[in-house]
Amino acid sequence: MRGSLLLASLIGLAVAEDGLAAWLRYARIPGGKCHRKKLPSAIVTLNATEGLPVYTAGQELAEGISSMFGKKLTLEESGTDADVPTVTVGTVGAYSESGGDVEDLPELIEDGYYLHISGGDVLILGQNERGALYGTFQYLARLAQGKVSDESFASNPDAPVRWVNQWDNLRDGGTHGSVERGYGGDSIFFWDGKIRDDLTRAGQYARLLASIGINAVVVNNVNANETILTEENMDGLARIADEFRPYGIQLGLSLNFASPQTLGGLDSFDPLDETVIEWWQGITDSLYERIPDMAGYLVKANSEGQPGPLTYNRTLADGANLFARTLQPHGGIIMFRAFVYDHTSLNQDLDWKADRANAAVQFFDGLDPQFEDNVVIQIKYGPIDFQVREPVSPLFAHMRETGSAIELQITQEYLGQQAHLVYLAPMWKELLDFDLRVDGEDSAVSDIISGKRFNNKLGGYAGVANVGHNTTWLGSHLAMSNLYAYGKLAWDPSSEPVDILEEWIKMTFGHEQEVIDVITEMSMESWPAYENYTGNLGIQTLTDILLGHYGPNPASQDGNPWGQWTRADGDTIGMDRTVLNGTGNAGQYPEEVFEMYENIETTPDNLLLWFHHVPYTQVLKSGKTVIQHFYDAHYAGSAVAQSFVPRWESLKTKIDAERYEHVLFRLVYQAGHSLVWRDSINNFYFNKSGILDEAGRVGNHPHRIEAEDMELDGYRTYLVSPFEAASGSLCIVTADNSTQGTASTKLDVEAGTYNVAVNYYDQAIGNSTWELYLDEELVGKWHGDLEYELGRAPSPYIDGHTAARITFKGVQVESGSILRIVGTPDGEEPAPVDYISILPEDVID
Ligand code: GCW
Repeated sequence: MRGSLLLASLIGLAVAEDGLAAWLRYARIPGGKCHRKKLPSAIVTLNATEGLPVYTAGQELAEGISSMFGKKLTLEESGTDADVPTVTVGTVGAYSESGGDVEDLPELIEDGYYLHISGGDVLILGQNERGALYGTFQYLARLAQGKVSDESFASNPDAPVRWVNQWDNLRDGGTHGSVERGYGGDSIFFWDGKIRDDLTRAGQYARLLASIGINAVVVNNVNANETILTEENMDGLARIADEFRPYGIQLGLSLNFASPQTLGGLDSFDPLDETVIEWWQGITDSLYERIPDMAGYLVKANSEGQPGPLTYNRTLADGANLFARTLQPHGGIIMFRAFVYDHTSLNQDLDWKADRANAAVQFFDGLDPQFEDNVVIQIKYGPIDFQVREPVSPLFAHMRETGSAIELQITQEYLGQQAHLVYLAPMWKELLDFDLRVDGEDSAVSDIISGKRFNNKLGGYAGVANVGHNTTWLGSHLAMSNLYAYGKLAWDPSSEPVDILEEWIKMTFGHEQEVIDVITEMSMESWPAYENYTGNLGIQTLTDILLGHYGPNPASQDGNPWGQWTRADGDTIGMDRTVLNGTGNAGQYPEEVFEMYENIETTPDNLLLWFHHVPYTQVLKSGKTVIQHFYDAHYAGSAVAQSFVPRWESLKTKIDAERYEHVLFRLVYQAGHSLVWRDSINNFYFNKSGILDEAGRVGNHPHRIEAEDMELDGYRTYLVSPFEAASGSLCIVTADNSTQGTASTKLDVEAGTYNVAVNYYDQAIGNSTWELYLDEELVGKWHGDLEYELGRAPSPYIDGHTAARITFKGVQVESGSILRIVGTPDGEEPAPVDYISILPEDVID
């Protein structure tokens, strides 16, 4: 009975490719049987206690090897016969106690491991239990990639802090739903203000994270709710920590600075007030009573409406130290965010020198020596906010006595929200490798945050992951390469993004070379492509910053106090951040970097508009003008996105249907939405600058039929806002919520086979139906239900978020055929249509 259950679960693992197992599928290794002799037959765990990582390592080895090779291993607690090939796993300490020779072991630091593979005899030793589990996962990952060769090496993490942040809210609803900027479904931790009863997913998440070297998860949103600290919720947090502990993952908590007042009933939250200090000490003590291995806190203070010490004229250091001191007796640390800025009073019209990018260095100015030893300043990679291209934050160069951590965003808030394929590791790698030249010396960001550059004990990485309850975790199978790569880079920032990717593909999709090649190439091209069709030359992701952060809306960036400005007018564009004429931001960088950015000649093209305000006719190093670069890049980027579809289709027989279809759906959508981006941005800047595209493409779409030009019955024209989100600024909508609309036209094309594309809007306020007919014959019918299919921010409007395209391929069209689209509104959604393209083979427009 047990055997058949086990078998069922193994088969289950092999066939249910819903993404839940991510890269830990332990799929059968092709030709795995031949390798069996090189595998251990027994597992010895040293000093294993159920619920702790070494015990988990034993279980994982048994499951992994059985699942990948069909070989069942025996699990023992002490040594085996010398002639039984054995994998031994434990801490260095336990190994030494069991009589093992540790004299010649390479040096291991906290969380490090040593892995020695000699045929079936394998030794996995961790500096601590967690390290032993990391080493185990590494051994299994090698096997999963088909590597069975002998090997002996030690691996130590580059930095001590390798955390994941979840922006999970305690409740669904509100502006951001269950997980703020989460595109993979509801929180795996919280529901209805409380910790979920069933925390199975929390354990599964911890397992994934342990396999990539992560050591802590902050479970709740930095926009924190004080009710996380009720007695009931603290008990619940202890249950989450219990799920994490077998994997060596520690729990971290975001705090709301005003909690002493809002939850504790005190009349103040002044960080220097004794009663406030006592209140926090009480909270910290009772958390540690429940969770003795808690990692610590994360605090967002005085930012975007969150309360903080500045309310009481105290410094940010006073605020951070308050928590630091309560944590010290327990060995916890506080990650204090540098994302501090005033979003209420910045005014670009009144003050040419106003600049949100300056905020972090200004707010932290002079505080560096004041922080307690267990404070880490958590700094977003760039000075603004997770844009497609930013220079690294200058604050990394200012924190010397205090450890710092880089905040990266795995969830693709400004990078396509998991509805667009964007492999982020190449971007992260560029940021980590960037040399800030502090005091004229080598100062790579990775060396600053690891503590090496300034001799800090603490520092490292915080990755905002925002996984959700979907089986895909992030909402897209391909996006999981970002989570994987985040862990791998945090462990070893010298790793190459392409190598990380290939490992991930092998474990996630299998070993076929074609699969590896196609996914590698697509992924490696994806960030440059996305940058090309969203925001070039350092202008930022030209998205709607007031709504959703998803679709195009460049005008939304300017004219408000959020400070993500482009300063575009009829002739010029870009932020002047020079010291000479501008906001002075370039001057926040160390000398050599300052000089590079201050001078337009030495500023790299890809950051030109970040640092300089120039005419659209400014000539780049490439020889093109800024405006022509915009046009060309948007065409080039979206052309790459078009190519993802056939490339993925070439893998149809090589990937399980479930994941193949899920990914295909997103890539087809991305191809369509990249055109929305391309045309919106190009139309917008053409309209602003009045400068023609040298290649004659912008505003010139010979294959399109504008819906507003068709014969309408029950449909009416509608002026779209922002105007550039519609071809010709107009679309059609049904006359009311209950009347069907028809738009028809006589086609003026030569008879032949065409791809027929319809650009429409799929709002999150109904599920309209569209039917497309050619001479009374139904070509296709679809529903406006993308809001259920894609996790990206929903929008109720007809705009750049909701604009989408559906394409019917190989349609036989006769000259003079009547094309008719019938839209049936639903709810508040009036079956909007923008245009129809009749495209000859190989033409996309
Ligand atoms: O990028 C912005 C996001 C907010 C987020 C904030 C932050 C959690 O739009 O959703 O709030 O940054 O990082 O604090």
